[in-house]
Amino acid sequence: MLKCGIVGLPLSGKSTVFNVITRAGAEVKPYAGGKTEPNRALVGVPDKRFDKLVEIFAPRSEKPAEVEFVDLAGLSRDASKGAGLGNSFLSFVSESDALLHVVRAFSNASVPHPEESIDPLRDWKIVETELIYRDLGVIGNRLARLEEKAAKKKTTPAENAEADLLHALQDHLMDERPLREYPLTEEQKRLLSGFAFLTLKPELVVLNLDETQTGEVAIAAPLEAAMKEKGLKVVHVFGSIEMELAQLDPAEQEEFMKDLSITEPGRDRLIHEAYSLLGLIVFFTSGADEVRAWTLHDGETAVDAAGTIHSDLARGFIRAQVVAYDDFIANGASLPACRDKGVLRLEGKEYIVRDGDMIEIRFNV
Ligand SMILES: Nc1nc2c(ncn2[C@@H]2O[C@H](COP(=O)(O)OP(=O)(O)OP(=O)(O)O)[C@@H](O)[C@H]2O)c(=O)[nH]1
Ligand SMILES: [Mg+2]
Repeated sequence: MLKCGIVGLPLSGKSTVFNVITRAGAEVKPYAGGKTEPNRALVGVPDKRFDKLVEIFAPRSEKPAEVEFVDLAGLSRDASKGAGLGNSFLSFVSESDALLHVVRAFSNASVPHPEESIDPLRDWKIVETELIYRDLGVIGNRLARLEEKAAKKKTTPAENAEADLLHALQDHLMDERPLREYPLTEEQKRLLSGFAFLTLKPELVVLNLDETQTGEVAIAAPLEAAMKEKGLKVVHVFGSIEMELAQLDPAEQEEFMKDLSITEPGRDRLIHEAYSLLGLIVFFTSGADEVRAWTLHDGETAVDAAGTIHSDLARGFIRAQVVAYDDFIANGASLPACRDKGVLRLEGKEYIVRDGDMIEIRFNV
């Protein structure tokens, strides 16, 4: 299950953004502290193609692709040294596949700012620095263990290579640079995956604006420029207002969005951005029993798709019957018509699945 962790300073609007995405109604309050258990919710990925397939097949059950969002308590300055919830908080973050980093741009006089002024770039850096320190701590522990072994002349060549790499990463982090800016080979990435480094996780910056404040876009300009340089995407949300929006029924939502000139609800936007951030694609299985959307990483194959559905399907894989959703619709939602046109194909194990493929696995176990 894909997991997105929401991080940010205290009172930046993390729970508000969580509610925008999940409609879960988590507690939102103008003072920090208190609750330490994270809020969690599973969210179906909004997808018009999925909705259309459900309409066509009228299946007995339907299951959209899902993402879990986890809303954590605020990350304080010095968390990596144990301040606030400290390291227990940071271990929640390490479970996440991706980070949504909420940065406050709204100025709300009744909500104190932990740093006492609105400065999005400064805030982003405070949190980034904590993530960097956490990764340094993890590296320090591992190096200490490897050095103990080395002193007893018990390290393997692979461990010596690991120590060299960790020393290089340590230098890089000491320059206050995140690991995502270090050029790693695929093999090194595999080697490091067990460490769950926080600064290696894909990150989406969520700038939380208040639509009544006109000066905010200027306040956020330095953050926008810095993120552009780093290649991190910034998504704008009107936290408070979009949280209200998420609670309205669809007709009222349309009206409301028009008034605010929002084209896609914050919820859909954030989920889609998280998806593309992670390089994820969707494929469908469909029939009278069930219509279901499944998630794969871009570049994965037909046999990976089979394994996502069930390990038996991967083991006994023979062929995948594939048609692109767009071709299916263009041919009157008829599989025989798709076959006649040659757009319904049989593919082998190595076939690279494309976003929107409708797949049926032929297998034998
Ligand atoms: N005006 C305005 N207020 C906001 C906005 N987003 C959040 N707030 C207010 O800011 C306060 C904190 O919001 P939360 O979503 O609870 O913030 P948080 O980051 O989850 O806070 P902690 O979990 O305590 O760290 C609440 O009183 C919200 O109503 C916004 O876009 N505009
Ligand atoms: Mg909160």
